[in-house]
Amino acid sequence: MKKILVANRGEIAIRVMKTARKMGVKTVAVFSTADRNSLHVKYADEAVCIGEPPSNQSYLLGSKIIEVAKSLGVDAIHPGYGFLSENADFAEEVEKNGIIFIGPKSQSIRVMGDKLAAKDAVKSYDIPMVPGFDKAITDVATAKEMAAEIGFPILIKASAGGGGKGMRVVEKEEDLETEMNHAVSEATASFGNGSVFIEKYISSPRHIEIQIMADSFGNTLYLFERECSIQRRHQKVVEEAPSSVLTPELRNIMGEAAVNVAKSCDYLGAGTVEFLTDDDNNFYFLEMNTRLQVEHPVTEFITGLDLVEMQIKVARGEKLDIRQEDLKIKGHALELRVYAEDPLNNFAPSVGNLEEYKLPVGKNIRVDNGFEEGQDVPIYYDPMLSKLVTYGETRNEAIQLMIKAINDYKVVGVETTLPFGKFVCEHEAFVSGNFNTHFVKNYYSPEALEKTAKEEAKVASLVALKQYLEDKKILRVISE
Ligand code: MV4
Repeated sequence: MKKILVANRGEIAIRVMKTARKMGVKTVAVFSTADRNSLHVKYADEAVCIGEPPSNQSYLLGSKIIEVAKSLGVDAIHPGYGFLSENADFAEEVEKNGIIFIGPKSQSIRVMGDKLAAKDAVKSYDIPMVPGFDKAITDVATAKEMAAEIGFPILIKASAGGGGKGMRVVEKEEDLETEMNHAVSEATASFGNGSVFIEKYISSPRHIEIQIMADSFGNTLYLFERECSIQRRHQKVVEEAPSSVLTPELRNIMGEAAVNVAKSCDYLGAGTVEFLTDDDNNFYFLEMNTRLQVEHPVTEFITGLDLVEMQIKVARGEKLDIRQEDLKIKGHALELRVYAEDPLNNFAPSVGNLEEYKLPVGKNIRVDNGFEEGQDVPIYYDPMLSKLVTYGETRNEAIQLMIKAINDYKVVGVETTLPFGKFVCEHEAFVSGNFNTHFVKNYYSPEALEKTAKEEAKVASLVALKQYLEDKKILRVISE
């Protein structure tokens, strides 16, 4: 494998190219006209413009990207996350053109992309699943029968959905008809498939996911968990590894369950198995994400592994060179997604020019970044600027370093989620580890953010005053 095309943009394109370069593999970037001056274009050995700014005229043009790959003698395509990364048809077309898709086989993507097919695939492996009916329905009468059997509250999910899209909680029987109709029409509009299924609603879960890695010789490893409960509207904001609630026993059981999920679809490469956990330490399989995830750096910190390097190696047919027994968690890592969004204005995208953009540096601080000072943040794509990742021997060390690193960022020109990240890191519920997927809804408001900011300003001015008075005392002593 001499040359890799990265079918993505921003921080993840650069992240992948860094490892390719480290391994002596040449890199090709693709870009839209909105990204012609972007870092990922500058970073690559070669770069090709593939179209206009809207994703469906550039980064989603699978055939065009394959054409570029063929014309430049590319051996493999890395899709990053988002865009074409979980598009089974794209993976298949790449395979058919004799190019290596750095990811699972198209069939694994297809199975896991359909939530009911995924449940069906894992059935013979004794994986715990949320009580419910694994059957596609569209009619209200059947929904009523099922809900009566499961008991309210229930959750309606789109079979073709995922990542929380098209989900509806129903608290009581009277609301079922309306919610069913909504869910079906929403699923039809979003996925062209109105099929939904019904599960018991787990009301205050944690979202814990297991990273797995598989080679083509039947070896599958679990690289432990990431806790991703701090999210708003299914957008993760803070992630960490390991989780502060898993016991070593539960970690092994969930790890082995995740490996079995991977085996059930003949998985290859990096993947993530999502689970919900409840207060009684029950865990339930939700879905499998068949890509490298945004939050993979926290796993890299605690395992010392380079996940992209492993992806590339297994994609070119190498055996995994470590065994499960060799893997150990060391320390604790946190990730904050730094978005160009305004936490004081309902997280509205805050695009504009990065008039000032300075990143924190230091030991145990990693910033996976896609932007530079002076650049415009385009309106066309996900507004994530960078990922701030910190590491410590303990969770508390990682949290303190996160707060320090947030303070060391200098961003002028757009609003960011940095103050929100600080709010989370200073919140008692986060610090104690006692939180669930409702953290943001339960504790966050613009007022709460402004309050902590004001208190901090007050403390800062008191510290300054104290120093001033002490300095004066010294001066007085000297002058006396
Ligand atoms: C659930 C659930 C509770 N009960 N399923 C969210 C993303 C997708 N992977 C599945 N998700 C969930 N599925 C059952 N049966 C809770 C979530 C969930 C969630 C739901 C509402 C609001 C925020 C959430 C955050 C994480 C997970």
